Amino acid sequence: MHNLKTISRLFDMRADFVSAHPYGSGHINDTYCAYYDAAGLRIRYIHQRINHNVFKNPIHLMENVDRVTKHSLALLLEQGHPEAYRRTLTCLPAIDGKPYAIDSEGNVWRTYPFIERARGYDVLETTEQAYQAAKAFGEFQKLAAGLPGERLHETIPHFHHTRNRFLTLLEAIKNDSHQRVHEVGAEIDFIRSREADCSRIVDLIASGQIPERVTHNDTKLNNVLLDDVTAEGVCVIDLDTTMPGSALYDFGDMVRTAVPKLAEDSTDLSNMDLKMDMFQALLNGYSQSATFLNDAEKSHLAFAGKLLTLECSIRFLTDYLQGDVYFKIKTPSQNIDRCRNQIAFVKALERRMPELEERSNKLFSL
Ligand code: ADP
Ligand code: GN1
Ligand code: MG
Repeated sequence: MHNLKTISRLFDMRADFVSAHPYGSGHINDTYCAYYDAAGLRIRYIHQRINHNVFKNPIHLMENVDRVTKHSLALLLEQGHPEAYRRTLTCLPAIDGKPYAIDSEGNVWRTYPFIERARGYDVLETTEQAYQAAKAFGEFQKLAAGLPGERLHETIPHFHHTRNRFLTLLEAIKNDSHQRVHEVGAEIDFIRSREADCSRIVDLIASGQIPERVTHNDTKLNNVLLDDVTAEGVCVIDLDTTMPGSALYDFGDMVRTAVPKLAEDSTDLSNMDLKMDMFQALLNGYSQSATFLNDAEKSHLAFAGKLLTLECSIRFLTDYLQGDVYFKIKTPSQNIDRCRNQIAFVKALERRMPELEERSNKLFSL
């Protein structure tokens, strides 16, 4: 735990620090919820240390976040939205006016007002939540498409280049730096047998059939906060990977996280299956806002769900073989457990791919 009182002094808080505690279930950054006293009123902020092992250039990352959030707020204010400051993240300035602050150890921190009366779900409870989440991510893509100025920085180059992810796994297998390859033969065999899938979207992007768009790239369902009362998608968060990408990666990651019967950290995989009604709700919600998709994108939505899940299985396995250097873990086997969970979900998606594609094609009139 960092000294949050010291960190709070780096920002223009205009309120007195009371207390802070670790918050949320993200795998990457160090997130804290902090209470402040503002002239007798108790208010909350989020302080986050950016993981600079994962994001090699946190300043570039914050330039992106600052641009996207300012653009979003300007549009909301222009529309006269009554809840403009709850509908987008906003960076609270540091004492030097920058949207981030650097502590004495070189860590880069940012502060966001806490979005109240809304939350992100690791496991969705209703199809209405899936509908609203997908609609909100589609709206976010639309908003990002109108971002003026230069191309955003690539905060993690080739983030969803699944073929590269596959090659990195082969490298990790070859190096076997933690002598773990012998434990994971079945997982390696499974992933190798799906090698051709890894190139499918990247090849369509390279040939121009699928366009580059500004996308979120981490549309895990807990990265959109849903209103506690109405379930409406209130605010898309975790903007660290908002950068050029493909709409398919965003839809695919929604499928990966909203459609499985079991959560990503579940290890009892005998019951792994998919929730078809959740898939349908994602399609319904996404099609409401993502009105810009071309036919090549529309016809790969179901496949994207499988691809993003396969990609995650590759990434978890690679991290396990490299000694758990990327994703946060709570138990020594967590990365390989997550890999097995993702493989089980890939299998479930494959079993029902014809129906998934039929539903998607029907909705998009293909
Ligand atoms: P990570 O990259 O580690 O996933 P996130 O930016 O997603 O970090 O933040 C972790 C969690 O903190 C989120 O899942 C969410 O629950 C919570 N969170 C982040 N920002 C806010 C905010 N402005 N208001 C309320 N909760 C937030
Ligand atoms: C990470 O940051 P978080 O927990 O929302 C990861 C995603 C993975 C996800 C797997 C920057 O997401 O790419 O899909 O874990 N984020 C980054 O749960 O690598
Ligand atoms: Mg997150």
